[in-house]
Amino acid sequence: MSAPERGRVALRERRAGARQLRARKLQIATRANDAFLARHQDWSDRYGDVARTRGTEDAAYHLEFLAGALETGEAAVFVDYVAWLLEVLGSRGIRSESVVESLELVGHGALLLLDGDARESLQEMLDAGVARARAGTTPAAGADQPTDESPLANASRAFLHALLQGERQGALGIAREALRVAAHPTDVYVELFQRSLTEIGRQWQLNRITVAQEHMATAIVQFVLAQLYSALDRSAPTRGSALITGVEGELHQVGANLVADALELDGWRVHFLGTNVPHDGIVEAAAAMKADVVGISATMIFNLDPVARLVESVRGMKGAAPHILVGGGAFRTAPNLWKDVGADGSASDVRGACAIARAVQR
Ligand code: B12
Repeated sequence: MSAPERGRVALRERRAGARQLRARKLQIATRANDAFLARHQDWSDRYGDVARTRGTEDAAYHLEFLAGALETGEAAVFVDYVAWLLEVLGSRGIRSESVVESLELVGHGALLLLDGDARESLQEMLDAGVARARAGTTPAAGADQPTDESPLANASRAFLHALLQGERQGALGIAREALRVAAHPTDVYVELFQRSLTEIGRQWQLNRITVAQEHMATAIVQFVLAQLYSALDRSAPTRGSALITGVEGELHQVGANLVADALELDGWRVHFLGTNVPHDGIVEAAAAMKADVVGISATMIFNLDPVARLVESVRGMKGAAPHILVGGGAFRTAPNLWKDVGADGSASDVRGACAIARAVQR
């Protein structure tokens, strides 16, 4: 068997293993959480019913991420999740010892389901994840703020402040001014929008802001983005047609929206479908617009399976062979993942997205 063939077989096995985990997710999660609560009566005393519902939800989450990591074949993906989990739970008063225990209980149930290579791979991921949990939380790093050399550094800080204060008009004014001085609009997309939302996410993770503040910040960014869109100079499309979408189950939309707007500015005729779109509809839309490029966005690692399925459906389109690009947070930890899902390329931000779209079209 050639190396690419071996790669495809391994991916098929990993995906089958991940599907098995997902199919039994609730059962394993409920058992693991019941076993945890049986050992720790104080949790039920302290949290009442919430200990059961939230605990089961969290255990189900471990499984979603384990399944996602299994699909990627990268233990680092699960280790990343555990590091994130330690911060989310640690900042809400839950100790790393409890995380270790909960991962072990979930892992035990998951391992019983698999055999062969998939089981071995899962064991490796669990060991790496549990070792990370035993190491505990590391002190939170400082905010990912721009260095003073960046021309948009001050605007970026002011924009984040406006988002946190809920100042819609203020944020719009800052973005308009940044657009005026920026070398290119994509600089505003990355330095203001992407950077500030990443920081907002981090602050939620560390329990420094509420879910409501996070939603408000996202709503403001979407409002500002729409306002800038109508103010941008767009010439007639010269490069071809691109369809940008998120997959079924994926709720993060801003990244895909930025990519859609940036491609349009770069001379593409773009249809932006939003996210959580039924895949049949995406394929129909791609055929109707005769898409040269289909760009698929996914943030959550547990949405890799829908990405791989969508890529297969697009590849199966009759009489058309659009180039397929993928991107979003799900592809960040494992750099070769885009190849595993069958795409033609990937990029980590809008600047890269424009470059790769031009390159595949050539
Ligand atoms: C806003 C937000 C939400 C909103 C989204 C609303 C909306 N309309 O988009 C809501 C509230 C729905 C949400 C839900 C959830 N979220 Co959320 N969310 C965020 C947040 C704060 C910002 C996302 C964002 O817009 N980022 C900015 C954009 C510009 O960046 P980007 O998506 O990476 O896009 C760039 C590139 O990736 C690339 N790109 C993107 N797509 C594509 C496509 C192609 C083809 C190419 C080439 C390139 C490309 O270019 C883009 C622009 O430069 C992030 C924080 C973060 N770090 O991003 C958390 C974050 C992603 N969310 C997180 C979580 C946990 C969740 C939930 C599970 C929460 C929950 N318990 O329900 C759910 C999951 C929902 C789901 N099934 O998808 C975690 C994920 C952690 C992890 N370990 O995976 C994060 C990182 C927050 C955190 N720090 O803890 N979320």
